[in-house]
Amino acid sequence: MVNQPEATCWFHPHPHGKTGYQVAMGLAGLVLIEDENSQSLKLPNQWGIDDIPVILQDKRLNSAGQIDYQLDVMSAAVGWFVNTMLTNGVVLPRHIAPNGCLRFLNGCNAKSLNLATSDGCKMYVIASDGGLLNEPVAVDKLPMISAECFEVLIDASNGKAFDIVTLPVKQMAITLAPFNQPLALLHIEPGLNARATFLPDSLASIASLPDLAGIKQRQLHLMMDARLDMQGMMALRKQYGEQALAGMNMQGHHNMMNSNGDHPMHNSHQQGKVMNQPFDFQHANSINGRPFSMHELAFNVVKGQYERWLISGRGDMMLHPFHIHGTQFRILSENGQAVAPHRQGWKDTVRVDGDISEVLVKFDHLATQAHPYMAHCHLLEHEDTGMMVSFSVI
Ligand SMILES: [Cu+2]
Repeated sequence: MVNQPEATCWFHPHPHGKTGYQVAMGLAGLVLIEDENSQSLKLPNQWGIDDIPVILQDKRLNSAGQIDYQLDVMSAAVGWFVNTMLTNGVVLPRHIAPNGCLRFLNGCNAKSLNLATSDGCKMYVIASDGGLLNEPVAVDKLPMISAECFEVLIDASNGKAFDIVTLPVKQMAITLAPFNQPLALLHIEPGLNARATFLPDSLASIASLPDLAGIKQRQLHLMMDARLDMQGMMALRKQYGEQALAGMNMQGHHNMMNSNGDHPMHNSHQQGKVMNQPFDFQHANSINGRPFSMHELAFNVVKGQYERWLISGRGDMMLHPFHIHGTQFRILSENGQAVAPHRQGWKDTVRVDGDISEVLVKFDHLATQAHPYMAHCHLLEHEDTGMMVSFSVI
């Protein structure tokens, strides 16, 4: 039974250690949930005509035209990054639409996007991961970390064709071509039937945040294995040059790793020695120092009680799109900053990028020890290498 409000959701398999591979090979899709409220709003609802799925994924193809996926030192550190963007499985498709709702999914294994329109016309975000916002929010740019969904209305009533593009982002390895300049993802031709976008004044009524005093806090520190992190960045620089590091300084990175006490390497002799040892990939990255265990829960949560989760990415320079199963949460702060209005609704993924993000969670369904929920970095190569916890709801 589906028990949640209107939302654009996505699904993919979750076999530990193979999630990145299976998503890369194409096992992912959308689930659309409607409710009485969404049906009464007169939003565009003709599937494929003015209600359009836009699944954005990046792929690397080998010389035989097959998807070329590797979980190695480099991808385990910075994620599987590639040079071809597909929109609904096609390079730069063309869509003729009178106007409509675009249901964007960033289905990339690792890559973050920054969507914009080529002609600068505004986008109106109407829903985030977990459903409709209180009201449409106008944006010029729409950053999307991996696993995020946004529903967007675009005013194309002038009838002119335009592209949805992704602008350059500051993320390790994602600064390389073709992502070093605006890249067109979807060409839209409003055509002769262009009409003004209908924007409802209000969409949903999301309750204001409760009083946060006294709410239980839980800390989750997302941690890269120091050796993997450094070796992955060195491999990246060797293969692609300095520009792949997105302006980040490896020496500073190394010092930071040593100074915060999280990472064990303290001298170059030790570093040189361990650098050559093979990795146990499934247990390299961790949360609170513990790589994911199939057999041990990290904690229990009490059903129906609010918790404030402090999710830290301090100690490395990687972007971690953090995802929690079994709930939709509210972002209290993201990477130490207040969040934009279109990120204040129901979310299941939050940006963690070198600092602390706080979310307010509540779980309304039981999860047993045998069938626990998971919370993990949704950069799939971090998840597959251990940056995940399981927990029960009791
Ligand atoms: Cu991560």
